[in-house]
Amino acid sequence: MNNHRAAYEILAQTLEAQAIDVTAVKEALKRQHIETPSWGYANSGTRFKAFAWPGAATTTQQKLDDAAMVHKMTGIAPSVAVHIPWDRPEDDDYVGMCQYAEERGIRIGAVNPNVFQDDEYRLGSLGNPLPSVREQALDHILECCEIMAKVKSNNLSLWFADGTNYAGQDSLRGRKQRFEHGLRIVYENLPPNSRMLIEYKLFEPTFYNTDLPDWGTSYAWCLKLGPQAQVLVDLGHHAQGVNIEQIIAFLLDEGRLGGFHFNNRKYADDDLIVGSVNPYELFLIYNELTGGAQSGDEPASTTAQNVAYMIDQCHNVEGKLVPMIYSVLNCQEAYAKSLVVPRGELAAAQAEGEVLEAHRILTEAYRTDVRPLLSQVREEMGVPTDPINAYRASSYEEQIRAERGMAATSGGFQ
Ligand code: RM4
Ligand code: MN
Ligand code: MN
Repeated sequence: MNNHRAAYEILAQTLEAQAIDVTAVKEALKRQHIETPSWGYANSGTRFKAFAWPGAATTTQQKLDDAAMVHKMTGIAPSVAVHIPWDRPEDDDYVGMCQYAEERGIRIGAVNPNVFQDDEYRLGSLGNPLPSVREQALDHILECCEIMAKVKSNNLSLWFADGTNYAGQDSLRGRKQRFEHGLRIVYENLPPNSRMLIEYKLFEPTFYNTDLPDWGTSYAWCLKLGPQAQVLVDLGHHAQGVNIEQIIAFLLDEGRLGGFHFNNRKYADDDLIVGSVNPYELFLIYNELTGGAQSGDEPASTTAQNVAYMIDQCHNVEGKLVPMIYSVLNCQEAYAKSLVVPRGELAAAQAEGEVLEAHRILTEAYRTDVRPLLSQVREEMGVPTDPINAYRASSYEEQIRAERGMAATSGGFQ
């Protein structure tokens, strides 16, 4: 207990000497919110195999229990995204589901329609050549708009698996036009004061074309639809080497960055623990978000403050809650490092064209060991200073193993 204090005092002095307001940094960290995904608590995996994890959640109530536990350990994960129909309550009582979450100290966040799992969606959803399937997809998304009111959510998060596998399989322009028609109807049916977040993905599950392949396409749709439509960036949905922080900067400056799906990847949509492969990239992304929020420029500043920060992960071999806690903490650490960037000094070096001095200032912040600061923040928030160890020391994992047992999994080739 309190063994971070001496290191914290030294760090605070060092930061204050660089004119960084440590109290303001701590306040910002206390206000941070990272939404966890209900599906990250269930068994999931690759197309080859989904390995079962003892105690993995199978019901929505269990997923909400797990999300509440992650919030209890970290203090900064107060909401959980739901995926419909994966999280459809057996009795269809969405109001009850919302109350269940609230009783556990969390709330329901983004509502994610699922228009990729039913057999009918073999050739896509809103882009499907068959009008009846397009209508089915649209009905489901509109039902999700109604669910949003019941669970008090104001984010409709849209991801489409649509695309084709073979050149010539369908008309690319035709698919675009069908999408435009469907998205417009969704937009018109959004609940008041809500927004739709349009996620893009380079490829998978289709491999010749994806109907919403990149941020530019999402952005173009958002511009056509209106101000309630914003882009959602998932860190695993780009080509290798793409500069994601530049996408963030552009979308913030245009007021069209709406949501984030944090995860990490080495190759494609790997959905690994946030920051586990490339923590420097995560820092650079947070640096744009924090820089935008602190800039006072509009719409960048307000947009950055309204981004829905969410995790979108899929755990196959690493357990469920521990990797989720790690992801939340890694977002917290990257955010903290972005908060200790001396922005005035950096701007001055940039204005002078001091290439390596500007780079040095930024990377010094990245190299700062902010862990004592985070322990201090957690202590002040009344959450465990070491959430991972606190989780392991709790009996939660043993308890859910005993109560829930091992669920059968799906996945694989038969
Ligand atoms: C997709 C995408 C979506 C998520 C599904 C489960 O790759 O990232 O956001 O809802 O996976
Ligand atoms: Mn995603
Ligand atoms: Mn994904």
